[in-house]
Amino acid sequence: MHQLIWTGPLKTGKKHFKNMINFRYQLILLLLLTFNQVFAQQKVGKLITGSMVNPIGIDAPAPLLSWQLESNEHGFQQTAYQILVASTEANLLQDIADVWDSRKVSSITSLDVPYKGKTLKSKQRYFWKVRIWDQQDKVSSYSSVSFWEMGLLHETDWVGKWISAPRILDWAKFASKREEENVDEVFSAAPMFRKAFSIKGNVKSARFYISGLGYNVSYLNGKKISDHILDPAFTRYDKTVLYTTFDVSGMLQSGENVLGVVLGNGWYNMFTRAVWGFDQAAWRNIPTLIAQLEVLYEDGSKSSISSDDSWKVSAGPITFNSVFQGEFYDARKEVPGWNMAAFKDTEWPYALAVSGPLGVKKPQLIPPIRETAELIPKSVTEVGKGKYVFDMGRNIAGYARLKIQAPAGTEISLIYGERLSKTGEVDQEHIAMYSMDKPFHTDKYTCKGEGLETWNPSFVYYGFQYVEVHGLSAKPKLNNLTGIVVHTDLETAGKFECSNELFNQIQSNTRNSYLNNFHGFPTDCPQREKNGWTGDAHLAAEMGLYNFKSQQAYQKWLMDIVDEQRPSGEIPGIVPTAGWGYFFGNGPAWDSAFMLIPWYLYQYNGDKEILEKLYPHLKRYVNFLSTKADAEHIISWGLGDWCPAKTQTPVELTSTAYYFVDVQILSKIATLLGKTDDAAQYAVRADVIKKAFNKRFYKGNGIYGNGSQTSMACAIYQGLADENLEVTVAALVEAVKEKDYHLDCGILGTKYLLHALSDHGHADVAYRIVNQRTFPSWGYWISQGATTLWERWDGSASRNHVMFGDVSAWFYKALGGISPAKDGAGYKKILLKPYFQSELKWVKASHDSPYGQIQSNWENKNGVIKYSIVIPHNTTAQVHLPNLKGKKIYESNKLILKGNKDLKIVERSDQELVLETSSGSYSFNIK
Ligand code: RAM
Repeated sequence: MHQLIWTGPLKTGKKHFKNMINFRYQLILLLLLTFNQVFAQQKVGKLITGSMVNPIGIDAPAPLLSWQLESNEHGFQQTAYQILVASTEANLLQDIADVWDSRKVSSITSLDVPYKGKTLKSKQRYFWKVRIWDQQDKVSSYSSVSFWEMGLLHETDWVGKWISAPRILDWAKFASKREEENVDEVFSAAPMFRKAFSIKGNVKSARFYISGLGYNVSYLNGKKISDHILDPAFTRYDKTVLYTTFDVSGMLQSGENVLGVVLGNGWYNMFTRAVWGFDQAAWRNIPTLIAQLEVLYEDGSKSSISSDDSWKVSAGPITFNSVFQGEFYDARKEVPGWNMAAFKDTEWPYALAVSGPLGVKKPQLIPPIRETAELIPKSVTEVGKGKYVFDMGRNIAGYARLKIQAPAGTEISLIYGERLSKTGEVDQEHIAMYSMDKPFHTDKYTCKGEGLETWNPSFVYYGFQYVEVHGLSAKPKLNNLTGIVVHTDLETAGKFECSNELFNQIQSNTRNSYLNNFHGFPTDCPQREKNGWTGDAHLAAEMGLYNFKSQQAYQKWLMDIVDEQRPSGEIPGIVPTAGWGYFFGNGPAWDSAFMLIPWYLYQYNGDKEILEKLYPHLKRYVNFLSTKADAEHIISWGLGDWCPAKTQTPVELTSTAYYFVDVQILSKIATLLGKTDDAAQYAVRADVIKKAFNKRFYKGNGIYGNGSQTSMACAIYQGLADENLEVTVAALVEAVKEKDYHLDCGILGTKYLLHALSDHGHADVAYRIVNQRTFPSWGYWISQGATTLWERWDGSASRNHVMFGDVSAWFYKALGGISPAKDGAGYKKILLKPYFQSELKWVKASHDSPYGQIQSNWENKNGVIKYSIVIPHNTTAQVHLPNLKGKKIYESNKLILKGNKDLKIVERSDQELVLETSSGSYSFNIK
């Protein structure tokens, strides 16, 4: 703190005057400094470890450290940083970096700086903080303290054993009979495991590590340990098994304690027979768990309670559970107090130690699946004697919660679906057709008859809007059944809104379908299949990254693909898989998920680590793909432009284009990773494919392939039409006009079309396509009552698919104008290029980039455009504004003539004014 110093004696006269001046000077200096501190608050804000805040149970040997800068001034940029890491918070607060001191590093990087200190130890918590230097070499104060905690890094850290319920147990008396099949009931009931232990002394901290397969719900002293649902996420259990770490420090009590775990079948023990053969999975086995509770006492001593054959096990009220079929619960079979200390478990058999799944244990870092909303139904209708249909108001993924009072033994069935038949009943025809075992998506609850009973299933989720209820004696009230929304709890990362209500509805439907299709991995639909279709995933990935913090979730799923990759390099159409999808459904258009999603993670999140991790696998894939090409470098393999509105596009056109894209991405990644030979070799190959593509598919006059919208849009969007760009764009516009400004594409073409148009001067045409309300269009679905996106333009199949969802990315990119610049991965350099559509009165778009929030908002009042932007610190932006004749452009009410240090003019043409801005907020007026 600056101090005022009176340098002279208290005298009058000349000297005194001099002292006075000196004093005054200091006063002004002080005021200036205070002003600076009050108004120019420059500091390090949010700290992020591997894209998480204060994570526990991680396994990265060198966690990636990032931080955001905060200031209310323009152009605050970092020129150097210093990171301190300590083993205790006390050490760190005294700047004692006993684990790592990076020292001052001259660098503008504030994203993903790899830790380079001492070797990190299992279970250890590490505290870190950072300070930075700005352009004037002024150092900031240290950030607040953040931490990360390591999980169980070595197999030897696991003291616990895998345990299961012994098969000899007479489950049959607990399990209800399956109607059509005489399948062994052992497989379908949910075992409850119990372990009593005592705590002596004062607990300082406690961690619970568990992998309970298929799914687990864990309790400590009768309380649920977490709000995770359907935990852990699905992986190929013979390759990878995820475990979760919980801080349970506050849940222990002195004296007797009890751990309780209930296991569901999930995908680990999928006995339901369906097309994809998960019942035949190599990993399939009865539910199993491994767990350990590690306690640290105030006096420094430790104890651990781990799973072994001293645990007790019993059947309970969940008599049946299958992710495809449903869950049956007999409340009369509840065992009161089973997971609390007073309960006597002497009658319960011991658990059995088993070999467990083959997969390597890894921490679950993807956000958990959670209940995220509870919907009150819109209506309940009697559709037949004793049959009532609840309408949840929108199509969701999740389940229903029943609140009911009925005599003991009353059986209530809940039948889930997203469509109604003509007579108003739940229609499952289009979603149940691939499952051989019945019932499909049905819960059964048997009442215990003790007052109000509240129940929801634990080990299933459904895609539904309607629930048909059987077994009630009278018409229920609306609040007897609520709709619980359940999905991977991805944090929001972006918001788009505009004055066109239809667009806002499309945006909302798209976000809904995206979330409805994330349950530990991206799926095609939450009802019929619940499969990790690769094509659907990559088509929705960019919109996913604009709207949500999906980075961890994709990292996890990309490693799932690695687990599925065959030695040849080949990958299946669905991931995870029990073996289905290598002979149907794959091909370059779907497999490109493996190339595109890591590439998107690099572009949108600056994630270079994923590229490094995957590189050998990606190379193997691309080399495999080359074997699928004919002598002319054409690939005819794959599904093509799936679910088209009307016109089919030749498969070889879209497949060969993806072949080009994949090879080109590999070359770019090789360049980034310094693999110059690979980079050159694949660049040459990409060029060869490009020539071959044009030779085969270019028909002259801008027409590619069969002249379908997808054909031209593909050539433009995938960067294959450079030589005929202008005519091809014109031909595409013509093809759209021919359909009266409707799209005529399947899932591939729909993604290319809007960008191909708006990136080449025809955003107005793209706008008209999106603004349609007649078939085929998003607006058509909405006019039919859609609250999600559908699988087909005519609505004939699933009503909860996300593969047509890239339109939301178009909202952000074209109308909001936000995207990472080509040379600005992770938004280090931001491109702001909004299309000020004249019918729109306003647009508000924002995105939480790794550096902080980007905002891009505009309004059009009688032809005067007001454009306001916020650029996060430590980034720059390139802003494109229309430079129309007779219009003048102002920033903060000052006419932009020459530019200044925060606002450089980099290009001025008749159409455009391109500015380069530093960080901060700007407000432009185009009059
Ligand atoms: C359907 C899926 C998915 C699609 C595949 C090819 O069964 O639902 O959307 O990618 O087919």
